Amino acid sequence: MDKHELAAILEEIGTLLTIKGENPFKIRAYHNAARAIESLEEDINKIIEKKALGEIPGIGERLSKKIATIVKTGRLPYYEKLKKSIPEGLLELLKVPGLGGKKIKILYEKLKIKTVKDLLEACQKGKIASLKGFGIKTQENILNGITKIKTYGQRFLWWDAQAIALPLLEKIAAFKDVKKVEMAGSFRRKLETVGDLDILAASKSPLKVINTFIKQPFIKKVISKGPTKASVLLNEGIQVDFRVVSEEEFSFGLIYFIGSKEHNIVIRQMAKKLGLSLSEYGFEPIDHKKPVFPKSYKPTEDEIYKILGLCYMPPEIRENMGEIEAALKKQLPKLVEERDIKGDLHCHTTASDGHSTLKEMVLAAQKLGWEYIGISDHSKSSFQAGGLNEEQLLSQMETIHKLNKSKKFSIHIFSGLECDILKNGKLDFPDSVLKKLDYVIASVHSSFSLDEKAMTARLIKAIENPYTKIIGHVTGRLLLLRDPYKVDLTKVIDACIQNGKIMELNAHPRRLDMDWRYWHHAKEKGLKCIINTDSHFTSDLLHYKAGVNVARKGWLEKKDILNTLPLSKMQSYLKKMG
Ligand code: DGT
Ligand code: CA
Ligand code: CA
Ligand code: ZN
Repeated sequence: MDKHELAAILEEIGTLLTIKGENPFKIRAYHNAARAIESLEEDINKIIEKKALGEIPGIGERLSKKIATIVKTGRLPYYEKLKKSIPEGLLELLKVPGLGGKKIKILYEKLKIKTVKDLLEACQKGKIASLKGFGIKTQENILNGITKIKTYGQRFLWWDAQAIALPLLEKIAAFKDVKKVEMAGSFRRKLETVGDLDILAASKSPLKVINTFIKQPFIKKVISKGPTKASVLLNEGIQVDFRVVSEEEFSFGLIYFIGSKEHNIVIRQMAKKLGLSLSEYGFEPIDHKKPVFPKSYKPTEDEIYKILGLCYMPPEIRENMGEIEAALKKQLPKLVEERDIKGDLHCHTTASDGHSTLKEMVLAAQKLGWEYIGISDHSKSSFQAGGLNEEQLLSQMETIHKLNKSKKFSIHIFSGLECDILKNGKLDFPDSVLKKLDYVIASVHSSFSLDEKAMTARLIKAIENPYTKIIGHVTGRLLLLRDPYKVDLTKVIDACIQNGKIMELNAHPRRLDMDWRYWHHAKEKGLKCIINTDSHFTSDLLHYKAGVNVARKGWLEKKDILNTLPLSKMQSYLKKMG
């Protein structure tokens, strides 16, 4: 046994004692001993032979005996007994990054949380956030931690992958022999979750680039390696498929590796009809006669698509969901862009479960260059999220009116509400209250397990309420964590269109709800979209970018999205809705 293994056992004993609520001095002794062992320079076996364990500062007589037993036999009955005395699920909780003995003890005692499953449910119900000393940020960290243990080796949220991918791309771009490098795969297509990161580089010396790449400290393990490609596991647990091609091949490589596979299959067939075989390396004549293009031919992606009779399609829509037909007819949409967004109508504040104050939120929105922000805290039935009662809501409205009048901020503040849709489809406040607000977002936050018919009827009833203007996160899904509840989306979409209501595209990277796959068809039927961040922190406002990503995947244009309207038009739109 080496010193690291030994230190880990001592550390764990300390944590287990914490969970059990043992004497803090005893606990500290184990943690200190672990640290002392880690910093030893002499071999631990030699120290034990010399019976010199007791000379190490922080290691007393009793601990010395235990350490000697572990090192000599590889076991410690005391440690094994201790582990047995704690429910197995609690030990599992230790694997959640950010959860230590102290927190686990509180969770067990206050919320009876014994397993990762219990923990997940408590997070989803907002119970962790309301525990003293925890709060919403801790709850969010715990949720992220749970997905990390659950999805290790599986899929990642696009947003999380971005934080890893972009610095990585910069590092590769700085390699000596790299001429160009770009992200490809589902990451480049801005899919809501990604299985791995596909990266394509151009170089005159691919092997040199591969050899530099696999030696980087950000790599945990090399899975496979060849002269032009390598697959590796990053320290963060995500896989990278890295390819290096020549500059002449680069655009062909991009088209292939950006994909999707379904898109690629169709364009290959189109090439075939022209007598060409299209691959990641270039065009080849199928009949093996003379090459169609000279060897030095270096077309752009755009030119390759032109040869096929198509035009450039943004990566986000390359899913073989109508883009090829539209490109043939030169009827591609002009997709919405980040800079088109003029404000946000779904923001929480410290009045309910947000972590930034109203003024902080407004200031942050102003800094983004927006023209307006809408405050939409929770309503009273969402008690776990600190929902507002009538009095609190009216007082917030008053504050907002005063702030607008004072001209303290250059942006306008709308006074709204994220109102619970009760189990029977009614809203959480009477009309007399709702009518005073600039707008109401109606959302489901409870009774997720209704059957499809009941849930659909519940949502439609809320849509028909004259004071509902927006439907919030329509399926309630939490990507990689919670499936959408059962609902007939087609009926809900139709009800929104008939009643002139707006469908939210919730931009939280874990929601991205309504799913992009529904938008193209729905907008053609006349559904209006609003990209809302559902912010609980000022920094969450940046999630609007994730919303724009999937809006683009859903073929949405500026004109389909309400919060691309400048302030005066937004005001009149909301007024006109009644
Ligand atoms: P992911 O990783 O599951 O989120 O999704 P992708 O689309 O990134 O899939 P991945 O990593 O397996 O492959 C990267 C790209 O390579 C994909 O976007 C298109 C291309 N590709 C992969 N497999 C095939 C295939 O069988 N045929 C063709 N034509 N292209 C493929
Ligand atoms: Ca991929
Ligand atoms: Ca891949
Ligand atoms: Zn909500």
